[in-house]
Amino acid sequence: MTNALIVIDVQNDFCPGGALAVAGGDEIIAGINGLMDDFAAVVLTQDWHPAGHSSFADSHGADPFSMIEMPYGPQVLWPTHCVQGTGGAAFHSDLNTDRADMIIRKGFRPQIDSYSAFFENDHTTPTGLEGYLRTRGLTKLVLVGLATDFCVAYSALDAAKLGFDVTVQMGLCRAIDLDGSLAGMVAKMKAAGVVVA
Ligand code: VGL
Ligand code: ZN
Repeated sequence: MTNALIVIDVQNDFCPGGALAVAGGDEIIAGINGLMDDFAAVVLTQDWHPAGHSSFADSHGADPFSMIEMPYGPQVLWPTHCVQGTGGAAFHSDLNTDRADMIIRKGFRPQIDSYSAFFENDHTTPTGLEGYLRTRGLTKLVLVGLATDFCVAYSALDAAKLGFDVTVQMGLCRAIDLDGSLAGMVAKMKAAGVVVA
């Protein structure tokens, strides 16, 4: 068995009632739990920002969902979310975390955001997940979680670029869909050879 289920950011702040709620974010959890036994490995990612993180609109006195230019490129400014140690950063209580072999945290460097589970938003700083998967011989990845058009899509694009066999199970993802970002990212994933199922 060489397949891994990568569960992206199923955290309270991305679920209804959370600081950066994704519509229907909690609807996918039972289905994700149900998939876990089909995989050799289950990896969870956790968005994990220090207070005052540079991706937060409040850190710049700006409006949430406005854009800023960072040294590594354009960055959406988000409502404050997934602050380390808070309830919002915790996994949704319905998610089966017992089955996880690995929990990878991202976005913990104050000056840089990290959508992808593999690289931060400069596209060069690694999270370590690639090494974990390769050293375990896990080559086939199925991605699910939140949000389709940000952390799921950026993770899928990086995984494909790294040579993994990548499927995004769209029925077990939900999107933020900012200015057509969902359609745009689906097109990018398909062009990169990601199976969008
Ligand atoms: C995410 C925006 C900011 C995500 C994380 O999990 O898709 N989106 N931080
Ligand atoms: Zn974040």
